[in-house]
Amino acid sequence: MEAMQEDNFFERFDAIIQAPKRMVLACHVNPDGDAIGSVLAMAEFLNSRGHDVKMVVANDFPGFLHWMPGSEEFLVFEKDGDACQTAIAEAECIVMLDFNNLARSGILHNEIGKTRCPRILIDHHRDADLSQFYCAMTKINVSSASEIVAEILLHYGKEQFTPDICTNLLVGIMTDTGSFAHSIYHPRTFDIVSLLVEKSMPYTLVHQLVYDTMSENRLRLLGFSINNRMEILEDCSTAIIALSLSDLNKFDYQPGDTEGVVNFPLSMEKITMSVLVTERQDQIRLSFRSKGDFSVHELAQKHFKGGGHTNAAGGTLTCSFDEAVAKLKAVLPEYKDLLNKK
Ligand SMILES: [Mn+2]
Repeated sequence: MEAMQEDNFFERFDAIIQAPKRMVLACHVNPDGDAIGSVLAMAEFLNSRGHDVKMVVANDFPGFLHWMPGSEEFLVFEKDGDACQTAIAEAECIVMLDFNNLARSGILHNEIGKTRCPRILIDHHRDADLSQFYCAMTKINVSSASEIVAEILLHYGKEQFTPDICTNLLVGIMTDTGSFAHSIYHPRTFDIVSLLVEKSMPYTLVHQLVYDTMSENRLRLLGFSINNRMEILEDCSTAIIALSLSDLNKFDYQPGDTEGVVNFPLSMEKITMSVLVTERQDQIRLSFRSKGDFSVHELAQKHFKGGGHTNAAGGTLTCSFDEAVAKLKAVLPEYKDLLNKK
């Protein structure tokens, strides 16, 4: 199948959505607000056009996203493996949202990999291999996949924006920008947010539902992370928070509990990069955040089999927890000058 450029996206997207189809919408493993929000909004839009839409994800999403309208319809592979497999095998079109590399879909990787139906990509991460897709809308200078979905729906008119679509897209943009603190590349993002807020659930309620839902354990884990586990490497303007499995267990860790922890060290003036290292059952996960021009994407890609965006990226290592922290400290000097640039 011939690859395409974004300029004829709508020609091809229209051709696909013209006649009702069995569609599968997929997002990345460990889904966040943008992954869930962009999928839910696109699903509702496609449903309204008569398609049979199934939403699939490898593992469950954090509790603070479970209130999102329509989220109970997600097929979570961990829980509904058979239903996920059937949906993917029977799909006539697969839409990938908020990720561009099948490996990021976790356990869905194999299932989607077996299919031969056209794939559509809607994403804001770098380095997409467009040759795999029938059509793609990828932009790296936008806040979120949800912002791209909003632009696509706008192409079909403002009347596409139902209250639930608005709420779901608002959550996606709000969470991927840390409440509009970063990843804002143009004023257009606020035009879209303004459109969403017109019909979404009340803005302050959405914010509250997303951000004011911590368990006591989660807030105490945050306090512990900063007080007991944060190390400042002055000569590299870097903060590292390293949490072992036993640390996490002490606070009865639930998926999503470390979400946002990595952002706090950046609120120190002297810090350019913050890294959260967490030990999981089978691997070590690293989460990177930076301020300014320092690209954590490049660092994560070069040394930690990961990537993402200039100011936010992830990576993994399969080694011991101590080795992972040591490896991180060993690569920092390479970036010393860039990290200390003011
Ligand atoms: Mn995103």
